[in-house]
Amino acid sequence: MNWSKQSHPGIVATVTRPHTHPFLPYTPPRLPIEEGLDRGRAFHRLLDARRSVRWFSPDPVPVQAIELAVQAANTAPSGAHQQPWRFVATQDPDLKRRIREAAEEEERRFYHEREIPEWRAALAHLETDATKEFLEVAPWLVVAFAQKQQDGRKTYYTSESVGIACGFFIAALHSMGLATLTHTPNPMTFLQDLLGRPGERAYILFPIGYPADDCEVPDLRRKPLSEALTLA
Ligand code: IYR
Repeated sequence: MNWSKQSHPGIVATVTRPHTHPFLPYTPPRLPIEEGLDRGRAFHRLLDARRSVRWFSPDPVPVQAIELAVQAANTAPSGAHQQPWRFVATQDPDLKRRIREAAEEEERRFYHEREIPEWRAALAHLETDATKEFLEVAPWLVVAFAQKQQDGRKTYYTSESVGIACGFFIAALHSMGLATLTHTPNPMTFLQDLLGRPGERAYILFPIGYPADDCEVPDLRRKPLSEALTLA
């Protein structure tokens, strides 16, 4: 039996199962196997060239790039399709300075008071410290917030959903030749206050821009496929 529905204005879709909610056919073009693999290789090559960056150029980045990256993030799958994320973007120098000051205060506590020896050892090769100049140099700061609740209702798999959205966000920025850092000053509650998002949890703080001309990154290796994939 065919069920015709007007799910989106102007689009008449025909579905074959007796749904109780609106459904649409989903029939993306089936790629020949080799073409699919070629695309997979190209996608891996693209992502493999990405690095987290701590030295940014102050060169401006158009707001459209931020909008495109958030549009990409906004396509992420989420628990119950609740889309429990909100990205807050600023290029305001005064707000960036206040975020830097608050982040550095937390980081000073982390590095000089709270940091436990195992942490220190695990982070040593990144040569990070409490100074976060990039929070003022990068033209944009974007904070991903997680919504544990929406209109008083609990959201499901909130962290997983926001994490996936952030992954898409990072990949989209990279595809545009932009760099970022998954910066997580700990705790990040100051971002709720500074950016006016009470009731939402700051999840990742992304400085965004082009890498500085003299940008350097730690000499890291990705673990081999044999350690990343088990065919059980
Ligand atoms: N938040 C601190 C420490 C830090 C933690 C991890 I996990 C890193 O991968 C890098 C740094 C900082 O940003 O310096």
